[in-house]
This record gives sequence, C-alpha cells and structure tokens, in this order.
Amino acid sequence: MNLDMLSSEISKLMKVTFIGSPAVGKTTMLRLLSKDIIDKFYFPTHGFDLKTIKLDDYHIRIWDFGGQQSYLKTYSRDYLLGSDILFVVTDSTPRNVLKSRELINYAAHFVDQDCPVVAIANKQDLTKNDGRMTPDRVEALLRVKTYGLTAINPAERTTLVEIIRKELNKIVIRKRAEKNEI
Ligand SMILES: Nc1nc2c(ncn2[C@@H]2O[C@H](COP(=O)(O)OP(=O)(O)OP(=O)(O)O)[C@@H](O)[C@H]2O)c(=O)[nH]1
Ligand SMILES: [Mg+2]
Repeated sequence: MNLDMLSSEISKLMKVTFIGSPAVGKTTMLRLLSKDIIDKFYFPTHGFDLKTIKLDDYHIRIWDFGGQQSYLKTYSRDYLLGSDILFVVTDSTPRNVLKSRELINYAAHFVDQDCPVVAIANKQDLTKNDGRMTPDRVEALLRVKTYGLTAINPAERTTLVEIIRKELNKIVIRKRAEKNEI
C-alpha cells in the first residue's frame, strides 16, 4: 500500500463518541448497531466499550462511555479528544434533559471546535406513559440537533444508521469544502 492510499484509508476512519447519564441507553445503541441480541437487562458500562462498524466507505469506531460521574470527571479529556461526532444521549425525561444540557456545556470544552454535538432523545416508546419529551421539545431545550430513538426496538436499527450517516455526510462535505479553500 502506498502512502496516498494509506492516508485515504486513515481519513475514512471516524471516531464517534456516545456520552450521557447512566442507563439512558448508550450501550443498547451499540448493540442495536452491531445486530447483537438486544438485552433488556441493565449492566452499567465500566470505563468504556469500543465497537467498529462499517458504514458505506467508512469504518466507524464507536466509543461508548460509562455514564457514572466518576468516569466522566477522570477521563473526559483523553476520551473525547479527536471525536468526529459527539452524540449526547438522553432518556428524554425532563430531569435528564436538563442534565444533558450541562453535559453538553462541559463536554464542549474537550472536543474540537468543529466537532458536531448531536442529541439522541432515546426511550421514545415511553413518552405516552410518563411525560417524557418528544425530540422537538428536547431540541428546543438543548439547542443542538436532536433525533428521536427507541434503542430497544430492533426495527430502529436503520433509524440509528441513518442518523449517523446523515451527520457523517455533513462532516465529509464540510471537510471537502475546507480542503478546496486551502
Ligand atoms: N423502554 C426502553 N428502554 C430502553 C431503551 N434503550 C435502552 N433501554 C433500557 O435502559 C437500560 C439501560 O440501558 P444501557 O444501554 O445499558 O444504558 P447506558 O447508557 O449504557 O448506561 P451506563 O453504561 O451506565 O452509562 C437497559 O435496561 C435497557 O434495556 C429504549 O429505547 N426504551
Ligand atoms: Mg453502558
């Protein structure tokens, strides 16, 4: 492989990072993407999990970080550095949405200025029962692009893939435009 080929391969490796409070559904999103059986038991993530998926021409390395405060405080700089997209996952309850707002403010210090921050309003299957917010309401509060999701529903795999594809395409288009300007 010559150097040009190698550099184009590397540029196709994307780092996608999921953060959010405990039990909002980050690891479930990873399972949804990798087509494993979607386990409904809650096993808190200790440290972080990594999974690489192939999407179109891209290898996407997904970093799923345990939501406990102690992890975030200790590792955020190393962990968030170099993210191409940062997904902030919320369980769509009013309380957690407010926490997610704080998390976005905090995390913004650790990612590159041009790294998009995107919210996932998860657990949309529960909105009718217990006052969880719709993606529109979450977006109005968080003031970042927000997508709705029900990560325990295997039929929503394509929804999540499309969210990632859409955000990835935006980045690729922006990077190409920047390259042409130089
Ligand atoms: N009803 C419902 N439950 C969900 C959904 N997504 C995840 N869950 C459940 O929420 C619980 C926690 O999910 P996880 O994916 O382990 O949460 P996490 O964000 O990785 O949590 P930490 O690793 O502690 O940060 C599990 O019992 C999941 O089955 C959803 O869309 N709807
Ligand atoms: Mg987890």
